[in-house]
Amino acid sequence: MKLFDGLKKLKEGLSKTRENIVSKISEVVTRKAQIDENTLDELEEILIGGDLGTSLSEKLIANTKSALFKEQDRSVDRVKEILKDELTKLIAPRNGFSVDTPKENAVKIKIILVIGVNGSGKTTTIGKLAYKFINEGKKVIIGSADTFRAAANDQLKTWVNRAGADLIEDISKDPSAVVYETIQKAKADNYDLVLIDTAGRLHNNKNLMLELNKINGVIGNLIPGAPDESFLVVDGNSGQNAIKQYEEFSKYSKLSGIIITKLDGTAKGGSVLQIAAEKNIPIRFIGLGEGIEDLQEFNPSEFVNALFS
Ligand SMILES: Nc1nc2c(ncn2[C@@H]2O[C@H](COP(=O)(O)OP(=O)(O)OP(=O)(O)O)[C@@H](O)[C@H]2O)c(=O)[nH]1
Ligand SMILES: [Mg+2]
Repeated sequence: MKLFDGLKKLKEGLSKTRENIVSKISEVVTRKAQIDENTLDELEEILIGGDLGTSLSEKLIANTKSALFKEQDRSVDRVKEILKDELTKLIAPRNGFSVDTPKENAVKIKIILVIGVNGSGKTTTIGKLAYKFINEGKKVIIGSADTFRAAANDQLKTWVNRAGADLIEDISKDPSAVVYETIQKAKADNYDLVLIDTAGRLHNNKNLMLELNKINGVIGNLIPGAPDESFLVVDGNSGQNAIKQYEEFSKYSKLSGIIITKLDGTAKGGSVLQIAAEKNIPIRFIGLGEGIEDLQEFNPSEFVNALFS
C-alpha cells in the first residue's frame, strides 16, 4: 500500500473515534470566548469519556494548560495544536518492529506467537501479517494451533492461501504438537518467519491459559530464546477492557507487543493512546479493516495527526 493510501485509510478508520474525542473538543472550545479552568475541566471529561483513562487525561490537560497559559493565541486551532503536540509527546515513539532476528541468535527464524480473547482478530491479523512479510520477500509458514474447531482451521486456510504462505495444520492433534511440527519444518526448510495462530481464550479459563505455557515451552525447546515475539491481539471496541486483557495475559505469557484491531469500526480508539502512554509494552500494529492490506505499523505521531485531522 502506498504511503498516501495508508494515511487516508488511517484517517478514515479513526473517524468514529475522532467524532467521539476531537469533534467534541472543538465544540467545547468554539463555544467559549476564552479558555479558562472550566473549559479545561470539560476537555478532561471528554478525554476520559473517549477512553484515554483518568491518568493520561489529567496529564494531558495539565501539560496543555502550562503550554497554553504561556501563549497569547488561545484560538480553537491553537488549543487543538497544543493538545496534539502534548499528546504526541506523552505517547512518544518506541522501537519499531523488525522481522529480522537478532544477529546473535543461532537460528535465524523469527517466531511470532499470536494470542488473545475470542474473536479479537487473531486469525485475520495473521493473514495480514503473512501477506505483509511475504511482500517484503520473507519465506513465511503458519502453524494452526487452534485445533479445537474445524471452522477455525478452515478460516485460517483461506487467509493462508490469500497471503501465499505455507501452513501446518492437523485438527486431530493438540496445539503444541502442531507448533512442534511447524517449527521443525521451518528449521528444515529455512523459513524466515513462523506465525502461530492460537484459539481464543479468556483469562478465567485456567487450562487454556496454561496451555500457552506448554506452547511456549515447545517453542523454546526447539529454538532457545524463542518465541521472539508474543503479540496480544485486542479488539479496539474493548475500550477500557483492553487494559484488563493486557494485564491478565501478561500473567501467563511474556508479551512483547500489542496489536489493536477493528479501529475502523469503533469510537473507542482512545484506548490505544492510553496503552501507548501508560503500559510498558509497545503497540506494534493496528487493524483498520477486514481486507488483507488493512494492517498498519503503529506510529504514534501519525496516529495522533490522523486523529486530529
Ligand atoms: N472491521 C474490522 N474487522 C476485523 C478486523 N480484524 C478482524 N476483524 C473481523 O473480526 C472478526 C473476528 O476475527 P478473527 O480473525 O476470526 O478473530 P480471532 O481472534 O481469530 O477469533 P477466534 O479464533 O474465534 O478467537 C472477523 O469477522 C474479522 O473479519 C479489523 O481490523 N477491522
Ligand atoms: Mg481465530
